Amino acid sequence: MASGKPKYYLTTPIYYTNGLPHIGHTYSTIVCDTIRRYKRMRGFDVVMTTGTDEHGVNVERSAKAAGIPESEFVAKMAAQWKALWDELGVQGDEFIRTTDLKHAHTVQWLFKLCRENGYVYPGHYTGQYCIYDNAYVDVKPGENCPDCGRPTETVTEENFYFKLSAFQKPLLDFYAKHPEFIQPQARRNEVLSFVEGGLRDLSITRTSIRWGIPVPGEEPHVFYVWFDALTAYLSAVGGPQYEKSGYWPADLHLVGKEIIRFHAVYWPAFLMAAGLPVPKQIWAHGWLLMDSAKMSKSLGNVVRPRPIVNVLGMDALRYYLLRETVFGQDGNFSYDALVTRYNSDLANGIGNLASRTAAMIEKNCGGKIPKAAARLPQDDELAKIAQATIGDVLEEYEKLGFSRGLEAIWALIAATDRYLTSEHPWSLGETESDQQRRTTILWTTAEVLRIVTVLTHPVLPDCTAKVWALLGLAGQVGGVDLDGLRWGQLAAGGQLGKSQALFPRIEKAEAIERMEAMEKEAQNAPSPVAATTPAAAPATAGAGTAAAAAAPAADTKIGIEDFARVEMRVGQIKTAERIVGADKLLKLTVDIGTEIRQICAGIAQFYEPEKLIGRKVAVVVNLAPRKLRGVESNGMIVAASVGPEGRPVLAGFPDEDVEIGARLK
Ligand code: ME8
Repeated sequence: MASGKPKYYLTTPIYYTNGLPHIGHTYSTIVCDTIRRYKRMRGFDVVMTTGTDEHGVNVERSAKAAGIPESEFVAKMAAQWKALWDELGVQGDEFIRTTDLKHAHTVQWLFKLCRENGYVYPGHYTGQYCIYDNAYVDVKPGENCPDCGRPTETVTEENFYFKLSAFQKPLLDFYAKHPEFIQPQARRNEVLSFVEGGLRDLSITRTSIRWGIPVPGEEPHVFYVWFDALTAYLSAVGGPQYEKSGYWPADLHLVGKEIIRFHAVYWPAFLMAAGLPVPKQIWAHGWLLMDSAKMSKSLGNVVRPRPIVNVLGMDALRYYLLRETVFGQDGNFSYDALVTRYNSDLANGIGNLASRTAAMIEKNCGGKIPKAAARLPQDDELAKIAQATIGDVLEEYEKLGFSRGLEAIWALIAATDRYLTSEHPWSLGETESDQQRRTTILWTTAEVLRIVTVLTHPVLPDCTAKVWALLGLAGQVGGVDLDGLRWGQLAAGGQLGKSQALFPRIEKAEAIERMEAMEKEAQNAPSPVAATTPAAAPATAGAGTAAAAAAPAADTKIGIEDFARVEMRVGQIKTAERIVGADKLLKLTVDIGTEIRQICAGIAQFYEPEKLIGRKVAVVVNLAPRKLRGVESNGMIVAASVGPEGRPVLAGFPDEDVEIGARLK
């Protein structure tokens, strides 16, 4: 570990392992990696932590569905997350898994400190619990989760409480003393009014869950998700020995806005209760939206990073995410905007500047960086813009204003393009003064390119490493000291390196088609744990894919209690209609006895909607709702899958006119 440098510790959230990363997770992680690279270039000794949140009932259920032990399930998932971050150039220094032993020790130690200090007591709790969000929610029994809209469960259990109510005043005092603690301002206001409204004590253990870190001496209690997950930030940098590492308190926890409360209220309260230092800043960024809704696993409207990386490269995704979204605000994802940015900013912008500069120096100066011999006011003008850009960009980066920082760099690229057009070095002749003028223009352009390369490195690590080598510069671009970056440091005489393709222009429609096809393939692929557990094909389309993902391995027998968890009932189709833009789906309303449900079924190619009205069908009624082609589907119609093409044939009740709502057992 480098000595003498100030330490800087930043974190991404610790992601759940019951799914794989989409570009929402990728966004948080790439922003963090960009800050990490930036801080390092400003002379900090940086540690960045990312990792996986591997406990809880969701994992218990997913592992069971996959027919493998939880430990095997989470190990496979964590490996996938880690591999993806590697592909995206994310250099996480610490990958913490909440199943790591050192993490268990830290959680148990933190609990002990809180308990010894009188902030933990035993009690009972009954409430509506959303297993998808891993949180109790403030709704009545039978009501759905207000956040994700899925059914809640009534849970009563013995657990340990954390006296969060005792921290209302200490937290408010702390926020007042550290106005920079919660960013941005809008989120700070939200947290302040939440805390001002009063804090309820918090249940921090469970007896209903097996898959968790045990509370020593209090088994079967295990720690509940937030006490466990938040502590990972501390486990990653020494846990009980945090003082030795010197990285605690964290400088920055970067999170999505939906988990600000856990970070800005619970986490400092846990630490205060234990007598430990509180992190310096929590930054809550906005959401990536897809068709105006938050991109999320539960809504099924996700875009994965790999197809984008495969078609456009990792730098293109990094650039798009940081440029297109103003940090702190929500941003909309679209393939169209992504490819437009790629072509206009990367291929035509930095890529073109690098290749034309290198080509001109090759042609006119024998591949050696020329001298600036005959300076004119327009050269000084560009130098002034470049020097000012350095200051502007650093100021923006410091505030995490990456989109504005990049905007300033691209304004410099545009100014350089204009400069080249007006100075047109290619049309100068061979007289001595023309040659001097040309070498001055080429040096000036190469110097701009060097500065652009250094400034964009935190965002575009791959491309900038190539341009650095192309300019024949020593060392690594990531090792450049940003505070020492000035106009005029490019030495003449250096030999250019080999030219490498940076961002070849790409035809938009074709690129989008390729990415969408790969995305579709990824969505249809078996679950990542399926190597040992092939999932059965869905009985029908419609909501069937969720059931298929949860299907046990063909050679794994299930107990009757597993079957009993699937609640199937007789339903009667009330209405049926086609869905515009989804030629396989029908939108049905189905009476299941207790309510009328909207269900999408993948039978449109085989059943006429009008002929279905009044028909009695078997319905899986306790399947989590999901959106199919933007339409909510709350249940699944059961059908046999016939023939090699899997033609759906609806299950029916020909012998008797069965009662609507009767359960299938
Ligand atoms: O909440 N746009 O994990 P998680 C932007 N394990 N960012 C998004 C996003 C979107 N559409 N979707 C997800 C958890 N994210 C807990 C955290 S921390 C101690 C425990 C990002 O897998 C964003 O950073 O649900 C969000 O906070 C995080 O992923 C949630 O990841």
